Amino acid sequence: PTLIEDDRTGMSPETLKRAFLDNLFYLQGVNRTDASPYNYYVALAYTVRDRLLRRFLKSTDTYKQEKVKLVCYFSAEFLMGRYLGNNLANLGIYDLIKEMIEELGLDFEEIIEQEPDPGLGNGGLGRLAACFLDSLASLEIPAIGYGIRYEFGIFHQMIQNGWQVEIPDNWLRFGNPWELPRPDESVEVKLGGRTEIYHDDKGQERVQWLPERRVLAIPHDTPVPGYKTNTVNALRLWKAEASESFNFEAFNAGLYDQSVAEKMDAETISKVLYPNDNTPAGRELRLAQQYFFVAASLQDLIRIHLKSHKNLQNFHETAAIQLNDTHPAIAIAELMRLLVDENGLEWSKAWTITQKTFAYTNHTLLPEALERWSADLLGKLLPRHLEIIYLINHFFLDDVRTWFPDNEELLGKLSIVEEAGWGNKQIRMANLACVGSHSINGVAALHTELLQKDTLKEFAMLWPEKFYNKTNGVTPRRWILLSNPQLSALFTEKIGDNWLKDLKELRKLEQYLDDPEFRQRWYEIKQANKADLAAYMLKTRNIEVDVNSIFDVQVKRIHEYKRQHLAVLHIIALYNRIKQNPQIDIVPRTFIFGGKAAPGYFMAKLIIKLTNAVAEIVNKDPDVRGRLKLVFLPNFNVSLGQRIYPAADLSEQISTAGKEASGTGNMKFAMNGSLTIGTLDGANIEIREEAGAENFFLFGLTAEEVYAKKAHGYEPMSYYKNNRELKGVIDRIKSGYFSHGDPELFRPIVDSLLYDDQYMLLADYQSYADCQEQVSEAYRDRDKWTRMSILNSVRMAKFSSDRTIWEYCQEIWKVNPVKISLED
Ligand code: 26W
Repeated sequence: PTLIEDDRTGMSPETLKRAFLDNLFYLQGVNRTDASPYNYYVALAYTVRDRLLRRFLKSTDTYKQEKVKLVCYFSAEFLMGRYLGNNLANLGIYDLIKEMIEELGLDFEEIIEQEPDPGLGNGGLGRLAACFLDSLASLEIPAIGYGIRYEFGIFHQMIQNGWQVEIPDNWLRFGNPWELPRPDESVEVKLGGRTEIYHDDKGQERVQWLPERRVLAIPHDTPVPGYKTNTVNALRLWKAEASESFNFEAFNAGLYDQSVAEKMDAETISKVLYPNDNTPAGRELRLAQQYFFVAASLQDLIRIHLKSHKNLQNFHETAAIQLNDTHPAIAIAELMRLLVDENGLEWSKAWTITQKTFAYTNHTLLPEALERWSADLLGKLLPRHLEIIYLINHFFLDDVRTWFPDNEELLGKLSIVEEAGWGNKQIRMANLACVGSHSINGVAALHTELLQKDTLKEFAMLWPEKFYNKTNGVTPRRWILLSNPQLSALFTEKIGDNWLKDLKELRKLEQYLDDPEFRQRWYEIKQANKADLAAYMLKTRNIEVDVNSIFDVQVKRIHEYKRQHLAVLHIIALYNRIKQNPQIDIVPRTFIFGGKAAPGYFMAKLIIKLTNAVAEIVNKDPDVRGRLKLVFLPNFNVSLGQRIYPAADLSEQISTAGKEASGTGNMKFAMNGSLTIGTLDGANIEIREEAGAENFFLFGLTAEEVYAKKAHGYEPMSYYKNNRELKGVIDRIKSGYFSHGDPELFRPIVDSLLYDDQYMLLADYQSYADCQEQVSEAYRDRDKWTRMSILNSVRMAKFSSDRTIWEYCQEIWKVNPVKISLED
């Protein structure tokens, strides 16, 4: 008898085709004759989702049955990127489906691109969370990602007249085939009001919270499959809605408009992602978002726990909660409230459980990025939590006093509560996170070291054993396999496909370094990826570029500390050299920039304008003869990253040393065979160690030199006065050459460089320009460059997020893989 495959689970080509066409008709309600690419996308998405569901439910079931410890990644951001291609790849049916689609005469690429890129994050921190979910599932670790189902993700960036313009990202407009709403698992979240002391039935004095309003949190689950495993974990995102029973009194009293207004208020909570990166918003709504998803997630976890345990005494054995920065740190106060107020545990017992449950990751050294909430604002929204925070602080500082008597200065530094004067108190969320967690980690070796020496030094002194380094990583599935299919095919042809599970395997490719045929293929793949990106730039920006030029790329959020404007200064220097001597022999370059600026960050927006203004002049100057091209690609996001990283020759990682916690784009570039020009900052240091110093273009001050220079009184003006080329560059901007004669337009940039230069661009300028000369010389020697490119790529195993996640599992979460069997 022939095996009859189920249309929803079968993996044979015929079954997949039938399921796809069936979904097109019955779910999209269209015939093949008038189906749009979007209809095809949705039909294919459901075909794939069906194939995830059995594994998904089986995973969830197994976790329940075996009472496993769950890794709970709490994050206000998940920058997942498109699901379709990723899910096909992880299910191992990418090529099969691609063929099936092409046999039907359809354009696979076009279908993939119908999916809106779910941009529920700002940048590095949100994308890290997404890479971690992929690795957790791929390593078969029971895990769940908890966050917010923003109705509007990170804004869509357009460039108009050189300026950034923000367009709302209405990504759910046409629905979302990947998510499963679970209204039956909704929970209520309380907000506002006041607290009250009462006596329980044993006469014990207790506190209760009398909230002013309640909102419903509705979970929406997206399956997250591991690469070629049966494990499918959940990303559980909460949507805010008005409670079913919303303001009945108002409604009955005829105040219909008022009750509708309240409904809209509730829904505002999950309406939009705050587009700030590294600057806190300080707004009540932002705090409401943070509390909303944390409170819902903890209720969810407690419900799960109580299904198989009689009480909460061992809650920390059910959940290892990782706090992705301080955005979810209010969870520490919320768990205390749940344990003490709502479940009657003793304070000290509850505190032990809480500390054993939480671990905190810090992602930034910039002091202005550390979250602080005014006590007034926090107390207004979360009156009971403010009391609990004061209590936590009280007991904590009492301990510190016994360990270090008479040290007021130390107490002031460690205190969760900052006295900002005039009775104005601030709650320091990083301090709360440190006190309430058993683990504190940085995201690259240098970052962790600086946290211990500087930002969190008092905590490192108290609890050295709480500190860990967990150098970031990225998933090779999305960032090599999906982004760079040609390179992936070459890897697999030579060493089999195990590199996707164990990136150390790539080292085996070093044996081909001296093989001219291999190097030729390597070069051709890079050139093909460059040609693809060139076609994209021509189509979207109408700029023609030379694929034989160096593709010199900087893509990341726009921020002064990342120093996009340092690269622009260098471009102007090259331009000036050409203007002085149009016959000069220079290696052609295509400079590619991309990244969003926070809408309220004036300088970042002006840097985008400067970049485009320089592009406008340089790209069309006949003296340049096409040897320099500058392209700002609008709306950099995960999908655009997938196009860009494989096409880059040179990766710009040029932050002021000591400012970039880790960087993760640096890893994506290197894996795809780009060479790095970079400072000794964040993970660059470790990338250089792995690739070999001779395969890395290093420049600039070290973090220590930066501090020393600051301490001795840094004077940027002296660099301007003493460096003719640098002076020529700045004078060119000052003169209005790039601003139609207006010397005012870029004055804020010029002045900040000459009179302040917090990020020391002028101090690093010459070192950067010299280093770029070495880059050009290296590129002239194709063979040498290709060897360096190969070595960078095959030595990046350390930066697989599988390695990072494995370390978290062993050292911080204490969890092990759990096999999911599909037998019944
Ligand atoms: C509250 C405002 C706010 C928003 C976002 C403050 C801070 C952030 C993030 C910490 C910014 C961020 O994404 N940081 C980046 O995290 C990456 C992942 O660890 C690192 O690779 C980057 O170096 C770091 O800038």
